[in-house]
Amino acid sequence: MVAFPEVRRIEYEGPQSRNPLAFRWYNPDEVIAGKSMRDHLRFSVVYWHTFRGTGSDPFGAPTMVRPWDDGSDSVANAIQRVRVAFEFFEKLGCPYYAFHDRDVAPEGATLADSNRSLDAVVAVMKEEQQRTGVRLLWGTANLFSDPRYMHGAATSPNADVFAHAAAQVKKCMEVTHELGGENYVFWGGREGYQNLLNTDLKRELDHLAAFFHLAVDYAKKIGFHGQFLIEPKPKEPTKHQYDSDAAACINFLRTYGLTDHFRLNIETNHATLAGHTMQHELEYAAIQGMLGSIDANTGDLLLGWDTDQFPTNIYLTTEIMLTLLRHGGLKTGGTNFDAKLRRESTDPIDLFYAHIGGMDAFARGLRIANSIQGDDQIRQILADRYASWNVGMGSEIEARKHDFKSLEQYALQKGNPAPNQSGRQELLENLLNRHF
Ligand code: XLS
Ligand code: NI
Ligand code: NI
Repeated sequence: MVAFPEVRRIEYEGPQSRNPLAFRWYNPDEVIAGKSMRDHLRFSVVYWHTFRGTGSDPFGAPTMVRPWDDGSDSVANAIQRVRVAFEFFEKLGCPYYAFHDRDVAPEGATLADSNRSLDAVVAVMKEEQQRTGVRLLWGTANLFSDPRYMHGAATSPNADVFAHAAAQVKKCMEVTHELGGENYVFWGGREGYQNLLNTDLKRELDHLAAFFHLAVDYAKKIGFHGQFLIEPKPKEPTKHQYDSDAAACINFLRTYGLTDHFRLNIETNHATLAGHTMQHELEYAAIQGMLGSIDANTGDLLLGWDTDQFPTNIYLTTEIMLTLLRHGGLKTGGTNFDAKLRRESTDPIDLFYAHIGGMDAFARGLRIANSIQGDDQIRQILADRYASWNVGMGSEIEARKHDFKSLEQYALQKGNPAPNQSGRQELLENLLNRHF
């Protein structure tokens, strides 16, 4: 079947185009700062929202009834969905996708049943990857939907649940490896707690670390060289998520000797929920060599949960691309649209509008960020601000040539420090706006 007969391959038509099924800014082969836009952005579609999202919410039934979906939990229906998904990726010109094990294939009565169904669907995914050239950005295991994971998976107080989660991740890693996945993601799901009366915090964190070490060992065993990624997120679904933000994740990884094996997958709306900006989270991860990939979406500042909207704010995408350009860009990671249609956007064609808009917003952000990078006025103000560290006392301190005693001597002799200079924030904001 053809699911989107009215759509042909989405092409770049330039900023003047009024065609809603064309790119105005994303021109995959165009080279910017020495790299094609395709390679800078490495766009990816998520299977869970785009092909399993129904528009249902806690107040109402599904609104998106897809003509290709028979509503059953059968393997045949799952396979039909795979065909449709690849038609979508191909027509969109999106090089990557990402999935959870339970999005692509139905969960059976036993783990063995689930694994069999997964194998049957994965065979078709592999065939479709070969046919289209679309690649797998990452796989991940859903360790949060089933009630068995209600107290957590690797951090469950129930040791059998830990074992079950390990078996599920083992299988999902094998499948990700089979499909040539370039990364493997751990989002914490229900790894966290609601209160400390029933929670042994230290023991749960030890278990989480043990789980990750087992995953690292198994990757070696099967020759999976994809990058492991942890996706920070605070306060949803549990009150205290263990992987609450980039700093918490990096601290955890360092404490348990895991920094060589993991990087971070930073998601925009998770950053917002943690009380940070996306750019802060990216910059913080990047300066420690821990930036791996991004889950591209946006939240709503008036709503305190993970609304997973498509990113359209060009200021936001510019800040993201600025940090990526500064730190050498994405390596194995991608710009993964962990975003879903609003409940009221009910037509299959809305999936195209949403992704085209997100891709164009990032492409435009990349163009603007590149222009900002070349702005000598902005660069000069930043450089001048730290000029005192380039000579004399500043350079000696940076070279670790001083102790508190010699610094005291200097301060006593010097008297008041040299006067401070203006931070120029307003001027910098004006200079930035010249690039839009
Ligand atoms: C949930 C997360 C999830 C991960 C994959 O908020 O964003 O979708 O990306 O498990
Ligand atoms: Ni995500
Ligand atoms: Ni999320």
